Amino acid sequence: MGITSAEPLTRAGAHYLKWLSDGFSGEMAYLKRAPEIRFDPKRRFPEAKSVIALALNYYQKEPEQNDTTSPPQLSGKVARYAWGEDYHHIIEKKLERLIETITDLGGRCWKGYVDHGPLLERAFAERAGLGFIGKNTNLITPQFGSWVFLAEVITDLALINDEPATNQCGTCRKCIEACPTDALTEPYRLDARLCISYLTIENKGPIPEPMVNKLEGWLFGCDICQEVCPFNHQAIETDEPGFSMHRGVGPSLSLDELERIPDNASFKQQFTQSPLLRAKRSGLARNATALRQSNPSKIQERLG
Ligand code: B12
Ligand code: SF4
Ligand code: SF4
Repeated sequence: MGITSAEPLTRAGAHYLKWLSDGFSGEMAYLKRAPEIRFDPKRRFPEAKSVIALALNYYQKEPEQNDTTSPPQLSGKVARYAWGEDYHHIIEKKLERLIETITDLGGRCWKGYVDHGPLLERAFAERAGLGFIGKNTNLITPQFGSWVFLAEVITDLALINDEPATNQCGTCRKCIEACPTDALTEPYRLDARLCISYLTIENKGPIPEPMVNKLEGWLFGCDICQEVCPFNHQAIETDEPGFSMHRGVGPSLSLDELERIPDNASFKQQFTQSPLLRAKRSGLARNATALRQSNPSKIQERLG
């Protein structure tokens, strides 16, 4: 947890407006609606004084691959944040408890935010000292690397602010070099239209032809720029049971099984607790088709 004031973020705000005007947000229209409130929460809540920024570790190791008896199946990779139950539900419950406690202490809180709220979560977290924003644009904490979800509570309590975190990337460029689609067009700037995470989750249209061979086996989301980051190599396992891969889809999904789901109602029933619900059945089917079309040598590698 870290605390910062509810005053506007000037530098991150300017960067955000430029990012939008450069078209980097693609079809995510919601990001363009009243953009100023994302870096200036007092426009919405004039009495706000402090932003309580929170991070929750979701890291868990890849399972051991010791099952050699089952026949090889073509599967797609799932980003780590989506292996278990949907984090929105889990964190919203925790936020409610925190808000109750603050209210009992005499503070007023507005709704807690996790992901969906109109707030530049990473930039507020950085100013609240939770961690620094890396060249891959992720918020990197000292304890858990970037394998954390972010959330915030905005309150009218004038709390003591933490010191902002300072950047520690130095000369490293591993994330920029590893990104298969060159979505990190320069340090700290991501063109979402090129990002596998956007293409496989948020994007409503087809996956553009030149991107199909660059998916690197990802069916939902992408973790490459986090996996290569040196700050992520000593990550600690999460102690939140809901994030466990045993409570959700885990690290990969069989394309055959996915394509066998007969209709939207069955899909919804199967994925109701999972972040994969967001891509809908049609989005995951599109991704599965793209993976089948992608570079055959890569498919062979994964089957091997
Ligand atoms: C839209 C969105 C996306 C888009 C765009 C991502 C992006 N980098 O902009 C897409 C769909 C691609 C995406 C992907 C992912 N996302 Co997302 N996403 C969001 C969302 C809803 C808004 C982010 C946003 O406003 N982006 C616009 C850019 C411009 O802003 P920003 O990156 O947040 O912050 C910038 C400014 O602060 C600025 N800045 C500040 N100071 C300075 C200084 C300088 C010099 C410069 C140049 C810039 C600068 O730099 C930041 C980086 O560009 C947030 C939730 C939220 N409400 O904030 C989650 C969120 C950022 N996503 C999250 C996650 C987990 C992911 C994925 C890891 C999921 C996955 N595995 O597939 C990937 C990571 C890809 C990546 N490298 O960023 C987490 C990030 C946690 C963390 N540790 O950082 C968030 C915070 C959700 C949450 N509540 O936990 N996401
Ligand atoms: S999530 Fe994947 S595609 Fe997006 S910037 Fe990171 S490495 Fe590139
Ligand atoms: S890989 Fe290197 S440059 Fe990229 S975020 Fe991590 S430390 Fe920074």
